[in-house]
Amino acid sequence: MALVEINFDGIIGPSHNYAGLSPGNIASANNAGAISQPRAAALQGIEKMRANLRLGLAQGFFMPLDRPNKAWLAGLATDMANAELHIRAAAFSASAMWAANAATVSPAPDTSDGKCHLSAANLLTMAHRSHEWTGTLAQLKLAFADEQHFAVHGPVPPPYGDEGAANFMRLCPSHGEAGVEIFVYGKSGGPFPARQHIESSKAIARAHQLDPERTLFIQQSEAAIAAGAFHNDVVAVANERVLFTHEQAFEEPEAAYAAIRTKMPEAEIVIVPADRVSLADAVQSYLFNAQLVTLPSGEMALILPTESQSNPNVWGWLEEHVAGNGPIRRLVPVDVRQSMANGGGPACLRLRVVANPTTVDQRFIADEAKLDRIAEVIAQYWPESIAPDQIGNSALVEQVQNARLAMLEACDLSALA
Ligand code: SUG
Repeated sequence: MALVEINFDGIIGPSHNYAGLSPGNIASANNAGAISQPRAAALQGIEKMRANLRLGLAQGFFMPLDRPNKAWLAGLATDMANAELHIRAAAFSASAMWAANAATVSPAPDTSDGKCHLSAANLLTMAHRSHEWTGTLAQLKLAFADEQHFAVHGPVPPPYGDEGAANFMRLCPSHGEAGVEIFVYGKSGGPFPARQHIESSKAIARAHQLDPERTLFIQQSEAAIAAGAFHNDVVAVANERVLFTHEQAFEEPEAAYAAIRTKMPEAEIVIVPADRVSLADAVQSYLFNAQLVTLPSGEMALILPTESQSNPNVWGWLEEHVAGNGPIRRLVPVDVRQSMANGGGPACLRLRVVANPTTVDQRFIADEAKLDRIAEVIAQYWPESIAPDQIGNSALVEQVQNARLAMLEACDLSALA
């Protein structure tokens, strides 16, 4: 079977809550203190996976990580009962749901050893995300254990921050052919943290054995980060030969487009102008945090949050594009509001891996029956709601831990316990 793009979605964990942990992420800040609905959140995620399966796309999933992270708390010489509030919240976060931040993935056609390389992201800029990589790495090593086809790397060491595929794009004639890999880094100095450091991007390009002739390092625009685009995937997304981007995504857009066209003349760059959709509209609607996918028919679809449909500037631009000759032929709104309220849209929830699905551990590959089972576990075990002042509550901690164990068991993945 040929190489195909498989989207691995993070199952939204039972501790999903709104603790306002991510400065620079406007949704997270605006919803700090709100009551979350983990069960509804996780079921929204499952519905997105089902919808993608029905579109004929290959779908996988990752398990939630063990929360609270007791090893991390122990490293800080504390535990859930005694930790200060902000540490407790950081230990309890379900943030591993945003699988786009799990790793950077270079498919086999791009690497000199012909393997698909994955590097777990260190996520070190945000405390609550900085301890994800241990659980993530264990999971990647299991899912992609076939060493003939995959090479799984640990994270880049500190002090260089790495946010995984959220600051990475790949352009290629088709998924199974060699492509141009684009690393988008930020420079610090603005009002919000720039999470992706260029040294991490370069280290990953070396570890993945990429051809420097087909690798680009592009600076994310400072204005975009200041407007709340804490990851590049809030303002740009690529699929095959199409780059769909906001006019202000890159610090030097014209130079960026020229570099892309030099490396890949057939690239089609669709630019949304700021006078039609402002950076504020892009960040509010998450128009670009969409899954730009190639359907089995060969047409491209944009799987985007319902928030985009409710924004008249955004929806107006999209309808015009689809009515014209643009490469995006279909718009597929999905409801992931619970995740969106923490700044995670449809694209944040998935990690793209181009591979032959038979080389992946089948326990991580979705079909309708498996999603039914997963949804049943969620309905039975996931908390209905979490208020921020419940985060240290021992009954809730126990419920969250048991919920995950039930999910691992249902998916035959208790090895990850
Ligand atoms: O890292 N939100 C995540 C959202 C990640 C989105 N991912 C991509 N753009 N690929 C973040 O800021 C909020 C958690 C809280 O506030 O409780 C949070 O971590």
